[in-house]
This record gives sequence, C-alpha cells and structure tokens, in this order.
Amino acid sequence: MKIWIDGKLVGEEEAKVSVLSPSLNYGFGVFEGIRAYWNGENLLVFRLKDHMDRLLRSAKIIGLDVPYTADELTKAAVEVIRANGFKEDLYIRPVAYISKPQISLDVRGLQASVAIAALPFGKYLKVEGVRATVVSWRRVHTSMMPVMAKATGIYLNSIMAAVEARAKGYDEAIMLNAEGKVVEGSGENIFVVRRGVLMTPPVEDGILEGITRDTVITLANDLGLPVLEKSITREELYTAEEAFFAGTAAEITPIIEIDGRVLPKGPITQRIAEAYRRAVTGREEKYAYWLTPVY
Ligand code: PY5
Repeated sequence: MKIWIDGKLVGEEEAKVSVLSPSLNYGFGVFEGIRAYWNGENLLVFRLKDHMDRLLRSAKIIGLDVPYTADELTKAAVEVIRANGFKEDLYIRPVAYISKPQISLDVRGLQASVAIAALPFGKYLKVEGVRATVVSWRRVHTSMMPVMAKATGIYLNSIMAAVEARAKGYDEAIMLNAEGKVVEGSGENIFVVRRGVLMTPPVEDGILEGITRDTVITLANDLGLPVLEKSITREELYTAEEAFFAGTAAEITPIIEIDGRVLPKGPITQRIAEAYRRAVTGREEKYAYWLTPVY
C-alpha cells in the first residue's frame, strides 16, 4: 500500500514516525476521516475539500503550521487513491503531525508533516442499529481543550468513552458535556427526534462540527424536515422517539436502545439514511457538488 507523505508516495514500511515526535507523546496533531464510495462505476470521495478545509481549521486552532493548501491536500488524496488503484469503499486518513523529535512542549515554529493513507473500509458500527449508553466520562470542556479542533490528543477522551461503553456491553457511548447536556458519541454526532422534530446539539455545547451532521441538516431541510439545533438534556434523550448517530465512519446509524430504553428504527431516521446513501453514491444529481470522482 502506498501512502502520501509530504508530496511523496512511499511504501507502508517507510511511513514511520519518530518515537520522540511530540505529536505521538503529547497529542499535538490534527487529523481527518473521509470516506470514498465505489458505486460499481466510479469511486467518489465524499466532501473531500470540506474535510481538508476542516483539517486546516483544526491546525489553525491548535497553532500547528501545515504548509499545504486545502486544494493541494485534496489533490494529494486523489493521487494516493489512484496510486493504489482501489475500486472499493475506502476510508481516507490525513494526519498532520510534527516529525521532528523533541522533548520540549514549546512547539512554536515547527512545520507539520502531512501523511494521507487510504484503505479499504466497511462498516464502523452495526448497520442494523446500536445499543448506546451514557458513559461516566464527560466530553472535555471547551475551556480545557480546543474541542472544535479534530486534534489527536482530544481522542484520549473519546477512547475512554468508547471503551467504557463496550466494556459495559453496549455498542457505543453517548457523552454529556461538563454541564450535563447530551453532546455526541465517541466518534460521531447525535440526532434525536422528539414530538416529530429532528434536533441535534449546537456547536457551542462543545461538539465536533461534523461534516455528516451538516450533510444531515441539508438533507433534512430538503426533505421538509427542519432540524432544530438546541441543547439536549438526558431526559429528552431518554424520551426520544428516534435517535441516530451521524459521522463519516458511522454514516447514519440508528440507535435502537439507550440505557435499557428501547427505540424504534423510526421513519425519520430511515428517510435520512436513505437520502444519505443516495447522495454519497452519486445517485442524486442535486448533491453532485459534494463528490470528487477519482475515476
Ligand atoms: N464527533 C466526533 C468526536 C468525531 O470523532 C467525529 C468523526 C464526528 C463527530 C463526526 O464528524 P464527521 O461527520 O465530520 O466525520 N469521527 C471519525 C470519523 O471518521 C472517526 C474517529 C474514530 O467518523
């Protein structure tokens, strides 16, 4: 498998990082997760430029100097997929990190390296729906960590939540923020339906501003199902008529149980999941602007 690193395509065995990299030791890096869909004829990357734009915004938030434009990174992602000749569903993982070994926390003035890997990828969560639990780990507060950035170090928080949920026999975690509001899953945003209204927590509650979340909001509006961005309490979650996770890896995953409360795989979730599927596989002309064809 070929991996793109700083303008070169290298073999996997060459794509290595120093054990003294401050990105490895201290979590000073940013990354993205992108999907590409093979529809039998074309390989389509979903919202590629939007992901690269977010990578650069994340870098800006944490003060990491990434010496590439979003257009250059978009071209690099296409290049690495072509170099591997993939004709199947993929996951694309760009990561910007410091390759220079150093102990000091003073990371000012260092330039980031960027690696982009693409690999065949199937489902991330159970497609038929997941059993979720509200975990004891809270999502890090915006006064403690730059939560709007998709920064590597923040994912220790996600790992604690993901592992706690699974250790308790559930499929996925639902995290509350420091104020006790429902914010997201360990690696996906959350939507709930109450009294027929689709709602999702607002960015200011400390979520990652998901690209799938934005996609769902657009699709829902186009289906005549406006989305309310509002803080969601645990009680509202427990009395939801429907709920689903939305994320690049998770796509649209119905939540069929939350802490023992069973939810139906409801009609709104099904409509959104179907619209999402059609959009990502290029079956909806209207959303073709979201797709980058590789071939
Ligand atoms: N919230 C968190 C904490 C996330 O990690 C992710 C993405 C999302 C929301 C959804 O964002 P988007 O819709 O832009 O993907 N998580 C990664 C993904 O590729 C997976 C991390 C393991 O879906």
